[in-house]
Amino acid sequence: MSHVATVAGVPVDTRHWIGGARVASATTFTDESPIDGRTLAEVARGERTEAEAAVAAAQAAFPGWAATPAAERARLLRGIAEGVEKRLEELAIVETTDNGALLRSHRRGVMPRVAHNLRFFADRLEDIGHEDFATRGHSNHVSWDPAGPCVLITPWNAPLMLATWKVAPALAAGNTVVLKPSEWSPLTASLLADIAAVAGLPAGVLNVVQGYGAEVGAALVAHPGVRRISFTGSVPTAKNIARSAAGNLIPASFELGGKSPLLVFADADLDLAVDLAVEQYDNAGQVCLAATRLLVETSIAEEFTRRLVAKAAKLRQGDPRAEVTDIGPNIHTRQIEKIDGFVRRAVAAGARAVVGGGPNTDLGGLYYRPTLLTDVAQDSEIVQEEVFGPVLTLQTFDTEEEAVRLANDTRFGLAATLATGDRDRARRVSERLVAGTVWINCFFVRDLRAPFGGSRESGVGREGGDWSFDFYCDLKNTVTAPEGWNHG
Ligand code: TXE
Repeated sequence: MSHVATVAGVPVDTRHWIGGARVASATTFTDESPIDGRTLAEVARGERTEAEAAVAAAQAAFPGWAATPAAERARLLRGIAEGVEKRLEELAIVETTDNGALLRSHRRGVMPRVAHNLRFFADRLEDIGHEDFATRGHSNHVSWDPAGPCVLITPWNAPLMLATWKVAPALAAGNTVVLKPSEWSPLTASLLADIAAVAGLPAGVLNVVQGYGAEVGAALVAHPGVRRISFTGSVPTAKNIARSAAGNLIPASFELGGKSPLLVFADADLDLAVDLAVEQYDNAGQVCLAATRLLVETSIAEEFTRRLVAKAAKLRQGDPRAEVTDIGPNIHTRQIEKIDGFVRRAVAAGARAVVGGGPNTDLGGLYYRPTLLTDVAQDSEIVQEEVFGPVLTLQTFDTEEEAVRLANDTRFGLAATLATGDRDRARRVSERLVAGTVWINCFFVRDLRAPFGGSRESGVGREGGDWSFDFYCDLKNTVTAPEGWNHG
């Protein structure tokens, strides 16, 4: 059997990448394209053996990589960034084919950002590790020491982007890595391994294993040789992983889902507010940060809804490779069933679909129509649970107090967006929102220097800037007395 699949004209090795070599498994799993359900590849299906081999490779490579001067680690990361830029077009088309997100976003937004992730942490690396101060004549030196092998587990909605948010700081800090991409979008991680090898990253520093979460994923997170786990995905999986991390008493960071609000006040620029709402359909709603709960001041709700419905109805749904497409497919028929289940139950409970409300049957089984539901109750499933599809709910409020109460009334706390023309209100409201990120009259602006993560069930820990290094390092304080030297 060939281990290389040709995806949109690009050869992709479907085996694991362990210790600087391609490794096959006894069995494979089938990777399909959400564009048309076509089989793309038979991918190595790792299990415990492969997890153990990958952690062993990461352990073996760790002392050498940890001792590699920071400048050299930074040089290699920049080399990987250059490799990503060189192969940008191939990465973009492979990722679009594999996860169905828009090709134009991959080309212009996502893949350049992947390269930026790598460069950012290479640059940042040069600033960590120098904190010195004196205590009664003794000197304190704080160092950020690499922790050891890190297991990084990533989802399918933005595969390479989320993988490199983790891989870049982990490697920059001197750790070695085992990356396990989602079984629904395994391909670009394999290309990243090729790019890293071409850039000269030593064997075993970055390992990529493929397979199901419950098999190879569970074996990786339970492995006693692992020193850090970073995970982006769903809450139930996070709770499983947290139990494994607790068993080995190691730190784990979790970036999970959300049910973020968009608060639209009557004093907002209405066109801007409607645009912000329409943006929430991006990536077919498969964005953890998406502000899927529209909370609109009653006095403008009718006009806001009218304009939003008009704009949502104009969104062009179709093949994500076409330049004109605004909304592509969802990742899998199972996801479509899940989304539709949420919508049907909401409608049965009294919600009204003012736009959308079902799969786009003209396009086959994988596309869900952008949907807006009104007449939803705050304690209903559709308002409380993450749908992860192009489904927004709209509720109204009469006072700022009520807006804040509704906004905060879920078990999540990832992000919140405000549309208001009143600066004082923006400050007052944002101070009271439970969210890792608040955007005011904007959305999705993300500087890597900022902490990123969620409160409550949206996550544990923060990534970005020095927060990433705090997570991926063991901090050490070395205290030196002024006396006691034999010389000098
Ligand atoms: O996530 P999972 P799924 C939410 C979203 C979506 C739902 C399910 O609501 O509908 O989660 O998505 C690996 N040990 N988000 O099923 O299962 C798995 O192989 C170790 C929000 O894809 O959490 C994959 O690599 N690993 C989210 C990764 O975990 C395990 C993005 C994510 O899979 C494992 C994705 C185990 N026991 C989904 N079980 C966001 N925050 O953006 C699974 N995995």
